[in-house]
Amino acid sequence: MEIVGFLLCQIILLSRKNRLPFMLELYQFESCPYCAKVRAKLTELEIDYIARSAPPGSKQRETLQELGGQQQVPFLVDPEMGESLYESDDIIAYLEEHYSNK
Ligand SMILES: N[C@@H](CCC(=O)N[C@@H](CS)C(=O)NCC(=O)O)C(=O)O
Repeated sequence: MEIVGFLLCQIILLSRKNRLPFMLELYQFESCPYCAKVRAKLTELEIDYIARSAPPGSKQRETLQELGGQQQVPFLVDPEMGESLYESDDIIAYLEEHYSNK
């Protein structure tokens, strides 16, 4: 029984370390220059993230509207911190503040 608990803890710790349940999500699309800035920062900081494809007219735009109240991209969701934000410069500043040494 103890070994089961130990293994469960290891799995939970491992998944947290790899940020599986708490991965950042970026609503974006390929040709958006503001999204490209944010993707570049995520790459620079070596942050894994979920890229939600949200070109104009896509289904993800509806989700974006529901989550943030606007259809603008880029839009970052940080489930771990319970934060979400628009504006590429604000997102970049947020990433630098919270994730630059992770
Ligand atoms: N100031 C914003 C500008 C973002 C912006 O203009 N995004 C465009 C796409 S490149 C957008 O979402 N436009 C509304 C739309 O596509 O419906 C930022 O820096 O993030």
